[in-house]
Amino acid sequence: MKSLLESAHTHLARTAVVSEGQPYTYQQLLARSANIAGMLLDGRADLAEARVAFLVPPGFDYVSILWGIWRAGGIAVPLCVSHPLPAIQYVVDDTQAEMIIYASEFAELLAPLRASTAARFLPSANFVVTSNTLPVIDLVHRRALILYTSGTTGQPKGVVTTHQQLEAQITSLTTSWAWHQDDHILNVLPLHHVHGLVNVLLCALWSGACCTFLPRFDPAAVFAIFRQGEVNVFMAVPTIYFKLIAYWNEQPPAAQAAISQALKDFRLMVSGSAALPVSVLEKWRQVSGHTLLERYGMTEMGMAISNPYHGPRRPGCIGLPLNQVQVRLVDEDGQLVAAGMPGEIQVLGPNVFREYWQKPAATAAAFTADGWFKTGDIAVFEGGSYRILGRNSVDIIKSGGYKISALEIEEVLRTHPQIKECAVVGIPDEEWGEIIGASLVLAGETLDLEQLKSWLQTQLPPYKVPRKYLVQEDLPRNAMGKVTKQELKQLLAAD
Ligand code: MCA
Ligand code: AMP
Repeated sequence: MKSLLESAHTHLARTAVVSEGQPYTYQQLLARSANIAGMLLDGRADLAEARVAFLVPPGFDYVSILWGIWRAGGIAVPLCVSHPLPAIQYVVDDTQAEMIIYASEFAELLAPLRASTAARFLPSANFVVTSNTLPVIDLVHRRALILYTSGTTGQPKGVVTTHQQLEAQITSLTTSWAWHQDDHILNVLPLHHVHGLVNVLLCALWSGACCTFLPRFDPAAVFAIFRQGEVNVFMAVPTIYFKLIAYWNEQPPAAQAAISQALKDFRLMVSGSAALPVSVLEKWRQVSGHTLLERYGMTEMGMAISNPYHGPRRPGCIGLPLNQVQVRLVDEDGQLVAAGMPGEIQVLGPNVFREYWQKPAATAAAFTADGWFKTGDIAVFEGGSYRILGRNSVDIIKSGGYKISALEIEEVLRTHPQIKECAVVGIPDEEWGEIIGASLVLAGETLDLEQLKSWLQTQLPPYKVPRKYLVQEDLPRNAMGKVTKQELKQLLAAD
């Protein structure tokens, strides 16, 4: 945080953020975040790691609140703007949030929470000018952020990073990818995940660069901004590149040429959060003239492995460890694999998270005895580059760049009165990476699928709602009675 502030002080007059077409300078960001910090402190000397959850759309307010929480000594807990109440309540309860800051459009959604939580509710529009001496924060130890991620256990876990770990995640990228104060990035990603928050927003602010927000991804709006010729850096998940290509394909030749011309002048275009299909990389090369820089990361560690900024980028590969990050591949016995053999990616470095929030057993289980973080991703090292082969769990699904736990969805499905049993899997899909499929065994005679989907939307974020359904007499099982998810994947894919 200190360095983010120091950097901001050296760029006072430059534009930090553009939201809703309105530019805001670093000076404005410093002033507003100090104000918010003062209000959050409300006479206290230091929030001392109090959790402050905030439900605010991407934009200047979001950034000011994030910085305000940090400057007051709190832990920032960004809430997802597309989550239904149960998902929001889970995060608020799990973090024992002391305050919830919300934009006015979420007042109604949050209303039922007021009865069940002791948290203070602060409308973001009502921040008043206050003055307070802001605390001096110990950046090495102070927790800064909790982001929720799905795992192989049912409910999402809060990933805690300190200011120092965030700084390592940021500087590893700003140095490896040559970030510069003249850069201008368009942010179309959600801000409750590392990709949109750290790689895009915080790297830009650290560099004195400019981040323009587009609150919702929309291909026409993205290309319209690109054609203005100011944005020169872009980062997105493969699904977004797929959708941009599809939109470009539908345009008349003159519009295609104008878009492609604008894209040629970009400094950097990155893809990550899920495997980039080689077909998408190649089509984007035709559209933009750029070979996408594919990199690999995880909420628990920020980015770890990346294709080079300078030098050839290998399609289908993720490259080499980033600055400050060490990587090794190990087998099931924890031994280093022989050259060319597959193994689990394990990571060591200042970028790796501190803990799962109040889950010491899960935290301990995520690390080896010698302190390496176990990612659960399987890769090989070949031809001078790492290549991801898959994950060590069939219960983790990646769809649209979101990490989704099959078990979490199954738990929700099982609470539905008309469902006796269920199993959820990811089905390979070029656009989404995977789409979620569910096999259902009914408790009664029939089930209205549309009603089920509507009900699921009240329980789960939109991206966790299954898209494909199969009603079965019984789930496929092996001799031990365990559901054979690989078989189910094939059944759903063929269906
Ligand atoms: C939406 N739809 C889907 C899915 N999501 N269909 C199948 N699978 C899905 N997952 C359908 C909707 O039902 C709708 O259909 C249509 O697609 C458009 O929905 P909408 O919500 O408008 O989608 P979108 O706005 O176009 O969203 C697509 C998106 C979004 C922009 C790609 O998924 C997204 O922002 N993904 C980024 C996630 C991210 O940032 N992950 C990073 C995690 P209909 O029209 O029929 O109703 S951090 C991380 O992973 C690590 C650290 C890393 O390495 O980065
Ligand atoms: P998350 O938990 O949302 O942070 O997602 C992290 C996971 O996304 C990793 O463990 C990988 O499985 C996956 N991932 C991220 N980048 C890539 C990539 N370039 N290729 C394949 N998988 C990726």
